[in-house]
Amino acid sequence: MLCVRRITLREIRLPLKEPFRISSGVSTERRICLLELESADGGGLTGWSECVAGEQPNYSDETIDTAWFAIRAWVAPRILGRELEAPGEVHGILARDFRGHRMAKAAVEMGCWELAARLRDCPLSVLLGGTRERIVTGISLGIQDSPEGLVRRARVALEQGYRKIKVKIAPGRDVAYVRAVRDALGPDVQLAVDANSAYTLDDGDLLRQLDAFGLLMLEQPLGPDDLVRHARLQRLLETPLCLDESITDVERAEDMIALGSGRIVNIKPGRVGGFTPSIAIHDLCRRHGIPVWCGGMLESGVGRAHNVALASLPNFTLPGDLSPSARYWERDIVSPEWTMDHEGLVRVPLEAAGMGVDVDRDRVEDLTVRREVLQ
Ligand code: OSB
Ligand code: MG
Repeated sequence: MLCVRRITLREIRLPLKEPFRISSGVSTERRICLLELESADGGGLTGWSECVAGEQPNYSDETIDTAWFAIRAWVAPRILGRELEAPGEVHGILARDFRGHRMAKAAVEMGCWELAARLRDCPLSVLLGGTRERIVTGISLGIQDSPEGLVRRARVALEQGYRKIKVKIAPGRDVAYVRAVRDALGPDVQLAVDANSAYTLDDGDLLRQLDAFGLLMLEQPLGPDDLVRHARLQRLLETPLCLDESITDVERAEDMIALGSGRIVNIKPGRVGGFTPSIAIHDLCRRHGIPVWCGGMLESGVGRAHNVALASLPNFTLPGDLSPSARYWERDIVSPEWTMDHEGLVRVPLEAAGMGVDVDRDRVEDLTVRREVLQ
């Protein structure tokens, strides 16, 4: 049994240690929407989650402001006070006659899973069906001003233990940058690139040059809705395509497989509407021999906890974008902070119930610029 009696929305501001640039925009400070969900059973337990929507609609059409509005107006009212058998019901309740707003829905859905795990005194990863105790981790490097600058970052990341180096690319900052990194790191390092939809099919010849670098994958070269065009591009390339923005639900993953639009899926639970659709995509891909990995959205320690729990499922066989707290923040909002060892492994917390880290409430209060209580 699960019943949420109150949801507190908070917006905190967390400055990134350094700006993070992708093809469609740059983040210097994160405006993060945190949710605290309170159980109606009187035990005083609360679950936490994070909405991954950005400040600008450059990655997806949602933003923190649209998500805040959607949670207040349509998502929370469907869940508050409702008696649920299990958190797996939430996704269906939020899907019926309610299009889009997946990041808003995911924030509430994932908070319900976290709360359910605490109520059952069970680690979130176990409740989700996770089987791994450690997650192999890669780093996503933002666009740099020069190939030399990018090579420097990549070398440091390898020394820190990262097991996959993902490089953001954009027109004009692609082949030369990737060549420089491959030449510097040697042929054995797992190297991937992510275009965040910066190209079109007219760039086929250019993208074909990337085949020379033995990349693990080329992530999301074309637009989010371009499943057919991605299939055409995949036929031109040896490098496996991985879809991120395009995979918004399990049906889109089915389409990718049916059309041959890609060979790998990046699962971000916030992008697909929560854990239930994430698990469905994971299971579908597993049946089809498609490897998946867990992407990141520059989350605080709360969203990171949710990603780590999901990445413990068995078909997450490629390194996730799950960098430790210190990569992003002077100080995170959870304790313990997220760390990675020198083999590039992040431990899945299995000792505590729920997401396995504690939210530093005093710090969250200090950082809060907006709050709203829904009940
Ligand atoms: O495409 O994976 C992406 C960050 C913001 C928006 C989109 C993406 C990213 C990242 C960051 O790659 C990965 C991380 O959280 O470290
Ligand atoms: Mg991506």
